[in-house]
Amino acid sequence: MASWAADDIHKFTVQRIGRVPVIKGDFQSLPKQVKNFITHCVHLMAPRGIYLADGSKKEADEFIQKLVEKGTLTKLTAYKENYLCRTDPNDTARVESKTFTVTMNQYDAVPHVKKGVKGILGHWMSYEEAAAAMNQRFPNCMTGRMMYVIPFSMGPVDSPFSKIGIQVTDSAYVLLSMRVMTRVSLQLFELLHERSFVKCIHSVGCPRPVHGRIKNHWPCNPEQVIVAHYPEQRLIQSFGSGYGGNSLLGKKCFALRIAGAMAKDEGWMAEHMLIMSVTTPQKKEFFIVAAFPSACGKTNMAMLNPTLPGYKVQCIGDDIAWMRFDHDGKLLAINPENGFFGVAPGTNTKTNPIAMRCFQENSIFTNVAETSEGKYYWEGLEDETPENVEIRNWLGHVWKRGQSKSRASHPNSRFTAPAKQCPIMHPRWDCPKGVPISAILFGGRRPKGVPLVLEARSWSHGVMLGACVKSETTAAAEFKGKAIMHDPMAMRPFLGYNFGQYLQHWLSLEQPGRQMPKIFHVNWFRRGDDGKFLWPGFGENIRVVDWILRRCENDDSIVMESPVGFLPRPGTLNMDGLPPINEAELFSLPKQYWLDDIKQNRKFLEEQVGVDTPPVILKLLKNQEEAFKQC
Ligand code: GTP
Ligand code: SPV
Ligand code: MN
Repeated sequence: MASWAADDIHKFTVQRIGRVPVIKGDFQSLPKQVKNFITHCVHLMAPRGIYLADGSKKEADEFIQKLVEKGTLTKLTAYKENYLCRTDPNDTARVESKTFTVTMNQYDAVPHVKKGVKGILGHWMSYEEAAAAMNQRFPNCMTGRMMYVIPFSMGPVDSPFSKIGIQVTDSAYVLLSMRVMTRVSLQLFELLHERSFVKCIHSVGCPRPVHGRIKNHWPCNPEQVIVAHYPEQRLIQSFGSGYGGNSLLGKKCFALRIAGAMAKDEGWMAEHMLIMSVTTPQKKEFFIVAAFPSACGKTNMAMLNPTLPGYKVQCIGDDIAWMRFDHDGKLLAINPENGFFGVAPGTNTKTNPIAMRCFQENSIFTNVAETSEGKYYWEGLEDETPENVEIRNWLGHVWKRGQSKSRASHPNSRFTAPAKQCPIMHPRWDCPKGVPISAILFGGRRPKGVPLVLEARSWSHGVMLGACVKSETTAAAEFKGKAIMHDPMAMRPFLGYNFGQYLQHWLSLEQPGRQMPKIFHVNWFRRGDDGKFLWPGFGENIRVVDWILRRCENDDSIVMESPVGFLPRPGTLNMDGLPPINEAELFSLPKQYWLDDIKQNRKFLEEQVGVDTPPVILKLLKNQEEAFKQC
C-alpha cells in the first residue's frame, strides 16, 4: 500500500525537483524533454510530491484501496472489483462553454462567424487571454496534493498511427480511469528519447487547505472550469473538473481536438466514430464506422447483437476512430482507446447485452445508483432488479422506485470498462495496421422527418450530409431540454480547428486511386404521431446494416432516387420476423419539413461557417432544395 504521510516520503525518496520529492519512479532516467515538462509542472502547480505511474495492476489496486478508504469509491460487493464513484453533483459532464482552442490566428481555430452571431463550432482564445486565465488558476493549484505523471499511448504502442501523451493530474480517479481508457506504460518514456508527445496538464483546482466544503470526496472547482487546447504547441490545460472528457485528456481533448489538427496537417482523419466488423451469412467481413453525436448510440451499435440469423458483429471501438488511406488506396482505421466510457442509463440485457458483459468486473461506475444487494442500478434496469431491494440514487439518497420523482442515476452516468473484457472484441481490434473501412455512417436523434437510412450520391454529397447532422441535445454536456441542435459530423464539441477547413480537408481526401467508402445517414430515433419510436432499434439495426452492406457490394436493384439521396426501394429492407412497421412513415420525406430544414442548414452554414464554407457544400444543398421544389 502506498503511503504518503510526510514522514514516509523521506524514507522512500532520494530524488526531488526543488523541494518536491519524487515518491515513486526514477525521475533521473527520464528523457530530457519529459524531465523539463515535469519540472515545469512542479514549479507551476507546487504539488507535495511526484508520482510516476506505471499502469500496473498492483498500482491500480493500491489506488482503489486508497480511494475506498477516503470514500471516493464504494465497492459494489456483488461483483469482483467493481466500484461506484459519486462525483460532486456540480461536476457531471463535459463543459462545452468553457472549452477553448488557443491559436495565434483566430481563424485557424474557428470559422468566420457572421457579425453579431455567437459561434458554436468551437471557442477561440488568444494566447494572451489564455495566459491570463491560466495564471489565475494554475499557480500552486496542487498545493498539498500529489502530482501523478501518466505516460500513455493513444493507439497500440507498436502502431505507426499511435501517438504518445503525458498527463499530469492531481486526481487519483483520473489516474485509475486513464489506465482503463488508454495504454499506460513506463516503456513509453523510452520512446520519448526519439519522439515527441502531447502535453496534458490537469488539475481539479482544489489546493489544500480547501476553502469551502468538498462534496462526496470529489474535489473540483466548477466555477473555475476551463479546458484549453493549443494545437500549435500540442498542449492541453484543463482545470476545475474531474469528469470524463474534461479530465481524461487522452479522449476528446487529445484523440479528437489535438489529433484532428495533426490529422489535417498530416493528411489523415480523427473522428468521433465507432468502428465495427460485420460478417454476413455468406461469411464476408466488412468494417464500418459511424459518427453519431454524444449519447446517440455509438456504443450500442459497436456492440450490436444482431437479430438477423447468420450475422456476426465484432467491436473495434465505440467512440473514436483514427483513419488514413494506405498506399493501395484503402481507408484503414484504428481505435486509439483502450476501454469504454459508456452511457449507463438505457443499457440492459435487452438493449445491449454485450456491454453488460463488459462491466461485470474491473469497472468503475460514475454517478449511477446502488442497490442494497451491492449492485449498480439505473434507468433501464427496472426489469432486472428485484422489487424489494433498496436503492440509493446517484446522490446517495434513499430512492423509491415508482415513488421518487427524481431520477435514480444521472442521465450522463457512465461505466468505465476495459476493452479487452468485451466478449465480442475483434481479434484484430488492436492490430497496429488498422482495419479497412467500406462504409461511413452519420446519424443523430431526429424525432421528425428524417428517414431510417439514406445513401449519399457521392463522397462530396456525403460530406454535405455530414455537415448537416443535427440531433436532440444530450446530457453528455451541460445542456438542458431537448432542442434539436446542429452537430455537424458529430464533431461540434470536438473540433480542433476551423470547421470550414475541416470540411475542405474531408473533401480533399477524395483522390484518384483511392477506394472511397460509401457514405450513409441513419436515424434510429424517428417518432410517430403517438410519440413512440417508429423503429425498434438496437439489435434490429442489423437490418439497416444488411441493406448498407448490399449497397457496398453495389447492388443497384435495392435503391431508388430521392431529393435527399438514395433510399431503399420499398421491400428491400429485410423486415422478416418484425412486428408490423409503418415503412411508409419511416421513410417519408415531408416536403415542407425538408424545405425548412434546408433553409436552416443554409442559414447555419452562412452564419457559423461563412466564407470558410467550401462552395461545393452550398451547391449540393442548393441542388437538394431544387429537387424538393420540383417533387
Ligand atoms: P457517447 O459515449 O456520449 O459518445 O454516446 P454513444 O453515442 O456511445 O451512445 P450510446 O450507445 O451509449 O447510447 C446512448 C443512449 O441511446 C442509451 O440510453 C441507449 O440505450 C440509447 N440508444 C442506443 N441505440 C439506440 C437505438 O437504436 N434505439 C433507441 N431507441 N435508443 C438507442
Ligand atoms: C461524449 O460526450 O461524446 C463522450 C463522453 O464520449 S466524454 O468522454 O465525457 O466526452
Ligand atoms: Mn462520445
